[in-house]
Amino acid sequence: NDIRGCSRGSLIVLEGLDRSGKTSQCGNLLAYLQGKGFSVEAWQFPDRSTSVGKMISAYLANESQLDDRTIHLLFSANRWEKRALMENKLKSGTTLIVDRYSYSGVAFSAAKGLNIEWCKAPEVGLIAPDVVVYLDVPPEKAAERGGYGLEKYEQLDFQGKVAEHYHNLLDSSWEIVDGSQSIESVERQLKDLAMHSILTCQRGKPLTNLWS
Ligand code: 2DT
Repeated sequence: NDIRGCSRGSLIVLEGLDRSGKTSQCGNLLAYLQGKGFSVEAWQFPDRSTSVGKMISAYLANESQLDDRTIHLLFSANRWEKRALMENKLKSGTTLIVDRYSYSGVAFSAAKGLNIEWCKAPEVGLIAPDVVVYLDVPPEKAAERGGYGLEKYEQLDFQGKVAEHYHNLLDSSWEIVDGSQSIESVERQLKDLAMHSILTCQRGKPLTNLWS
């Protein structure tokens, strides 16, 4: 009875500030789970490959100006356009490791001053993650890590506001990992959390929708 062959995959989301180590940890986790023989893919939002994603990418590169609510809804649309594929993958047994999701959507827009409930509304009905791992790194510490790039939002004062909003979104389903620890230690905790979530899904945990 191969536990890897049956039932659905797990939706594992990593969240955190810029330079929190999310992206490299997603890559490490992908390699680890693939090595164990699981069907697994790494996704990220924004998905810049779609036409909506290209509009988002131009905005982030300061090549276009968009009203705060307009860009918020584009980020959300970028998740909606992937929802059906996401559901198919999960139901066919593939685990998805996702670098940023609706929580980035709310935290970044709320940090600009938009109403939190308004920010959450377009996310309702997207697939709820099985586990959200928050890589917790203080903004000052993240900023020291080789500095920010040139994209919008990559400034210390703004990242501080984003961090506050992430903390307001935290609930009991989140796993907070101290991202200031060694890379190896963070990696070990992520592997344990991912394995636990995958096994829970294999045992029949139902898929649910946001916002729950
Ligand atoms: P990356 O640097 O991870 O590509 O993110 N963002 C992201 C939002 O404002 N709303 C969202 O819904 C998402 C997914 C976070 C690009 C930037 O876009 C922000 C950083």
